[in-house]
Amino acid sequence: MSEFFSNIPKIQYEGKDSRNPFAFKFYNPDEIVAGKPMREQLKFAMSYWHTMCAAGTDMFGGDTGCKNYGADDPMQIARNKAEAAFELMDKLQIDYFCFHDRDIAPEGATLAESNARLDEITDLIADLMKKYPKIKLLWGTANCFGNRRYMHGAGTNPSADVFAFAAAQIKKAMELTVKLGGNGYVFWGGREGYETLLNTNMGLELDNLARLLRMTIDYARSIGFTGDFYIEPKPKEPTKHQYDFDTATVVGFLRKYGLDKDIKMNIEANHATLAQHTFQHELRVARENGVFGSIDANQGDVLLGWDTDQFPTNVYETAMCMYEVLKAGGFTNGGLNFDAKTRRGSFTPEDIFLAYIAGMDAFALGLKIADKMITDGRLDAFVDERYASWTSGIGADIISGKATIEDLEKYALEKGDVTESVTSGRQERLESIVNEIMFNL
Ligand code: XUL
Ligand code: CO
Repeated sequence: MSEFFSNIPKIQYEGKDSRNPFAFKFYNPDEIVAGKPMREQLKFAMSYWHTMCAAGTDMFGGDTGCKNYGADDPMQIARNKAEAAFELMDKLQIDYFCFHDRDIAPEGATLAESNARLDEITDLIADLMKKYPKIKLLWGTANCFGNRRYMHGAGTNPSADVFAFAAAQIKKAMELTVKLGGNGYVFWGGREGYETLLNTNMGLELDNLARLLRMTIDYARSIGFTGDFYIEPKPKEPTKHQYDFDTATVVGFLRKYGLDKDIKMNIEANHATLAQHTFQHELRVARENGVFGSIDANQGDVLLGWDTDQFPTNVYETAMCMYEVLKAGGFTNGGLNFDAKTRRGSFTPEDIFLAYIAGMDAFALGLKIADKMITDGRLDAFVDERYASWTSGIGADIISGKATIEDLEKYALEKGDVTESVTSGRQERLESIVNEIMFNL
């Protein structure tokens, strides 16, 4: 077996004073933070599609890098890619990976040929998982958006034939996820949306999407899948309007179709900002609705309105993210998947390692800050105090259902005015507490 990244050493923790670019400055996998080793709190995953496949192509030009791993034949590229993926994860101390079916093996001329190719490559991946026993599958998924047949969607395609083909493709991806012991399965609505309502039967499309999800879940459970299902919300791109717009929209959809007990959220930072929300907002909505599951860790560019999928380096954002994760009780089956790619100009294999180190260190810092935000106690104490009127008196009577609207009228008439009960939100003070914590780690 050849080494694909022979000039890159195994990345180790060297501490904040290290100037070695190929070392972690903050991510110390076995250090205990908030009661668990960092590797268990953060559960980093490699995204196969960006890391092993994408080579820089954009709307204006082709590849700037090369992801052929020394081969020419597409299946040999796929085999080498799998070996390279495990070498990369091992060197970066990444314990999980995520893949679409078409990332790991090229699509064949027929569904049967595609499936046979997937069988071969997943046999190889299963062997590699034995060789590297720390590395596990965080989640699998099916690419039901790239092929021409999916130009009008998969589960929401006007053609029942395309719906059937997508179902068959997802069935296979689900079987492979089970074969590799996956902890989760993701549905990102690739082209499940519309370009114009003039040609769209929205009601039928949404009913069909729910039908596809229900079929997949029932089948997966019947073949022994015990992991979590996730929908990954995104508001637009590739379609003008994606049905899984944001977490709140998806929660409404799941409740309408009775799927809310079966599916959680995979929240992606750049999708949140595309929906004009903060990353933290999406995580909070998921947590409050009991559907927080997993995370696609990346960041967008505030000046660009599309999904740039940059490696996350903004420590304020990673801190707010990990604050929500810790408040949700940490990850169970989910984790932090780097759905991120190096910039087109960062085209060397070294850049990929440097980008992962940057992202992992940013999340290690975020975790430590988030833990301190909680243990420091001042933020929680402020929120408790702000809502204290609900713990006794009229507030407690409203919550218990004892107070009627007539009682509230009587109460208000007696008071005459309640402006004196209003207190400051203290936003600036709270933001400065976060800064104090960040710079006193
Ligand atoms: C696309 C995206 C996908 C999903 C998996 O924006 O995020 O890569 O994460 O299909
Ligand atoms: Co994603």
